[in-house]
Amino acid sequence: MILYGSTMSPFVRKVVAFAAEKQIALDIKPVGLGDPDPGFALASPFRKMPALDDDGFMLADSSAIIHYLEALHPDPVLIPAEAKARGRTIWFDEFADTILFACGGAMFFNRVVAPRFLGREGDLAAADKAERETLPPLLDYLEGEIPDSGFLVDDRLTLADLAVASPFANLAHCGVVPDPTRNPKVARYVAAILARESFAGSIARETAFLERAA
Ligand SMILES: N[C@@H](CCC(=O)N[C@@H](CS)C(=O)NCC(=O)O)C(=O)O
Repeated sequence: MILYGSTMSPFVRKVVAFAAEKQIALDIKPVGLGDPDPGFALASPFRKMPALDDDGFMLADSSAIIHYLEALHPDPVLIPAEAKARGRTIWFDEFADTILFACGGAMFFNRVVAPRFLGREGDLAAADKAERETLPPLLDYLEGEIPDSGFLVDDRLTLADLAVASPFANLAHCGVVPDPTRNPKVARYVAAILARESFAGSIARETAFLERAA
């Protein structure tokens, strides 16, 4: 099963972690933004990562790929069947892919991607504004949602946790971590989920890559 993309993308990192939690082996082809790789172009009609090629079956979009993997390998269940738990899980996946990603992306793109990989200055004012104004209400929202179990849904690991934690690795790559004084639950939660084996390998490789590109 080939997965096209770089785990520097929170969408790709989420799929890699999801597959790892299910012990599904992925052959990761590390394409970059706008990559001309013909296999990638076939699997992702709009050249967005991640994209999957499962023996000729092509699928783009992290959430579509995750639902496909869940149906193929239901054990362990990472998308609950019970109606409310499933609804909450999909909400957190969507929250992470849209609201959290947009906020984290403003920091990661302008502070890391533009200067280190595109050879141009990022919009640092936009990054600072996202950190100062957009991020705090999102962290406060999560602070009120994280149960004592340390898992967002059903008191066990689900897609909700993998989706929500993933963009925090990008924040960490630009030196932004939740403040344990203002958001103690979020700080503990993010550290615990990103320390799982399913994330740790990707994040260590990303950190080494970013250090080489510095
Ligand atoms: N909804 C998509 C979003 C994928 C996405 O936007 N990926 C970004 C990288 S973080 C990308 O490939 N951007 C390239 C482009 O927009 O041309 C998903 O969940 O996979």
